[in-house]
Amino acid sequence: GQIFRLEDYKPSAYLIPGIALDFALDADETLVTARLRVERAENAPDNAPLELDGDALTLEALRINGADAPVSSYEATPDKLTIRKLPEEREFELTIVTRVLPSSNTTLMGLYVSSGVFCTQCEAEGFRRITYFLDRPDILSVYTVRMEADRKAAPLLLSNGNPVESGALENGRHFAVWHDPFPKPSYLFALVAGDLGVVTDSFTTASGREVSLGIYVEHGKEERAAYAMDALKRSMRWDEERFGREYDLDVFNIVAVSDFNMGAMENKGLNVFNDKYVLADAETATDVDFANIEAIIAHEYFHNWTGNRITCRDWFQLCLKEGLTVFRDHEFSADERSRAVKRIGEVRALRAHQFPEDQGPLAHPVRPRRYREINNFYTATVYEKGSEVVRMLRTILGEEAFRAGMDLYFERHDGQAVTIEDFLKAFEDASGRDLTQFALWYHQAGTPNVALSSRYDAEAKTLTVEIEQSVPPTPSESRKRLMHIPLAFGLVGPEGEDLAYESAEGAVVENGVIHLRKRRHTIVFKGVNARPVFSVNRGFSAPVTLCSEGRTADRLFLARHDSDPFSRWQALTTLFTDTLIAASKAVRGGKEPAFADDLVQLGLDLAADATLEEAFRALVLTLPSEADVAREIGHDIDPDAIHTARRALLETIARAGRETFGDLYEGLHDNAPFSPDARSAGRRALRNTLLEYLVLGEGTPQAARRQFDDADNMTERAGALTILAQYFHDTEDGRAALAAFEERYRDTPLVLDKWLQIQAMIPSEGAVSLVRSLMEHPHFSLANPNRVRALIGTFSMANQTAFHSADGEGYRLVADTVLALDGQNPQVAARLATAFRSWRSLDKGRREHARALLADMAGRENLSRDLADILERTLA
Ligand code: B3K
Ligand code: ZN
Repeated sequence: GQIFRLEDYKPSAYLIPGIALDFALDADETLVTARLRVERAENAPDNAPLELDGDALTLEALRINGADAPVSSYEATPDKLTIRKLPEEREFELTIVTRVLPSSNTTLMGLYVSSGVFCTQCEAEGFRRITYFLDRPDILSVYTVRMEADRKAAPLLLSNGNPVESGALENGRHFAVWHDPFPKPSYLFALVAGDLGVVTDSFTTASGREVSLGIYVEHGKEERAAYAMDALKRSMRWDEERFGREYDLDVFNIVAVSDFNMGAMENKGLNVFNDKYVLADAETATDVDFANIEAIIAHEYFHNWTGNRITCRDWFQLCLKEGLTVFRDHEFSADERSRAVKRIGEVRALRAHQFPEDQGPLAHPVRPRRYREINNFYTATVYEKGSEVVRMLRTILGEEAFRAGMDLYFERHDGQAVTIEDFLKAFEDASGRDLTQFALWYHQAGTPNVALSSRYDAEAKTLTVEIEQSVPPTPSESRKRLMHIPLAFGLVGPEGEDLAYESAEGAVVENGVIHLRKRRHTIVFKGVNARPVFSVNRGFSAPVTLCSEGRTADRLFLARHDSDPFSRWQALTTLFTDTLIAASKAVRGGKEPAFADDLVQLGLDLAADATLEEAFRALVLTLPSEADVAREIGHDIDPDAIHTARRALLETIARAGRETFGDLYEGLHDNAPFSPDARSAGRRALRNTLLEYLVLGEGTPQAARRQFDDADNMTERAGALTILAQYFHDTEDGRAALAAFEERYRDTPLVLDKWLQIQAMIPSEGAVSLVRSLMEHPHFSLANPNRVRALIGTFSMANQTAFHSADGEGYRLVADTVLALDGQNPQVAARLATAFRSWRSLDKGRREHARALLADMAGRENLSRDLADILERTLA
């Protein structure tokens, strides 16, 4: 396949300042008439051919300036339209008629039908499945869209921008016209046509402009859209207050569809959402669902400025909009909820998803330099690490200069398609700083490691800290340059207070941040009056791995006393991880794992500490996952040993905390009506966490069964069911609860996904055959990405012992599914295949099974470009 390279970027020889699209909507066969105003670019040669992108298209007609184009003047294939004879004038009009097949479109890219509703997904390269076009993000056009459809089947006709006109036609058909005055790239085009219910509201912007808001969902589900609407209005206000960004059209619409490849899409004025990220109420959604909805509604809305008004020059710049917008949605959630808890969640997710990517065969820079299939680069690195890079920028510049840089970026580039260099230049110009070394965060793949040691000299009152950075090699980047790593820190005194120091020498230290720029720094803090514990990378100021001398006493101390809550959690997590690594080793050596009393006691004390937020206390009791421990071990991994070790620690804590946990659990019960707010969610999170320990401590399912039966919300019901399924799936209680849940939610697909998910995580011998049998359940379908992710995605990510089962059957299950899916939905198939990315770090037997299956898949004929790319890089 063709490889696209950043250095090959060339501006287009033609521009398309305006396009009028006309859709004669019909599920089986839709005719699309596109009228393009084409302009030859300033420096383009007169005779440059016009090459338009297509994908699976049939050309019905081609007219140039209104006249049929002679057959000899062009060449049309399903994926390309090349026009060689063009008018002499710089400007001309092209009319292209294509035929597309919405109801047989299983890729969910371009125009397709989801539960009877026409909808589109164009990012990254789906517009070329609708009409031939310069389908690249630096071609900005003003769109006018006319749709006609059967009035009964599709009373609702939506597109980008503002509504202009609508009316009745013959034969029970009708039409609507929409116009979007903001020039936009084709990936932001969208239309929706169907029969849907709606929730409406309105928002008055800071400058007093009135915006009509609409959230469209399946009939009967309107009430479940209330929370999304509330989140939308809060997002709109927040962007005004925090970034000075106002909304710019008369309407803003969101449509929820049930078949969607990812979370949601930021089409201008018409966001299309996976209904999982719109629909929520106490009966059907967990607190995690509510939080995700809030974050994703915000994320897509924030794209209106970071992505839509200012977009990417090319797809290598994807992080320009994604990393920045993730940073913005993280800040929004931090402001709306608990900042500390939010940050811990972000770091856990980064480590779970981005670190393995960065440390394996699929590693790539935040701004990649090459790709074969751009859809494979919507990754944790581009999104999550991309956000961390923006966060570091703010840490380095400070809040004020950061905001000045953002303001300058908006002012300078509004209406343009730009690059990471343009973005960084705005911050350099606004702050007067040189960001050359910092820019390596965008260009260089791999997770940097920071090694650290410190010693206190009581007589001289100095703390000497030695820091060294290194970046491990990644595919096609064997030699790395030194990075600019901002490390927030504190010198924690005996009472937990941050100690003052008179001076610091050996590196730039400002406002509680060490700026690491060389390989090695020896920093001497002078005038330190007591022996401090050095607390470093507070708030996870840099996305690095840290290797510091393992003083357990210091970690126990920081977990109790650090003024930064993130660092407290980190200290505890490091202790848990280290003890689980040691215990796994013991198990593998045929020994009993043992755990230190003071660590267990620390966990109990923090969990019971009423001065801490409940959500934080829930995180304290959430042990590192099996995958977390595996990642830290890094090679020759035996998931069974890790599972046994972790289970032993859970039981040790459960026994030690039996009474405390019982009292805490009862005390958290509250009779108030359900509210999804962060505080209430935190209480429920803690209750669910405690419940698992209670059940383990008692060795009976009673407490979980009681919570399952009494629950008046999904968080408690699903929490109890998860525990019953994990530990009692082969008992009457486990079976009865699973059956009751299935019965209750028979007609609520999004909730039945949870039922699939919970069963996919059961770490039993029979896990593989259970999942295979669930694939036969009437609710399951390979055609729906939510179903596939709930069952197979969860199995591959959250059931370590079964996915990595020693006989290779877990790998085979996932490989079979990937192959079965590839023919209909390559994007989802390729995503699922990334489950194999860490195969080289497993033990020898598992490695062999994985390699054989990967090689077998890679050798198949007719693989999609998406899947072939992932398999090839994973095996390289
Ligand atoms: N921009 C979309 C993602 C599109 C993915 C295309 N494969 C959603 C988002 O990040 O906001
Ligand atoms: Zn995004």
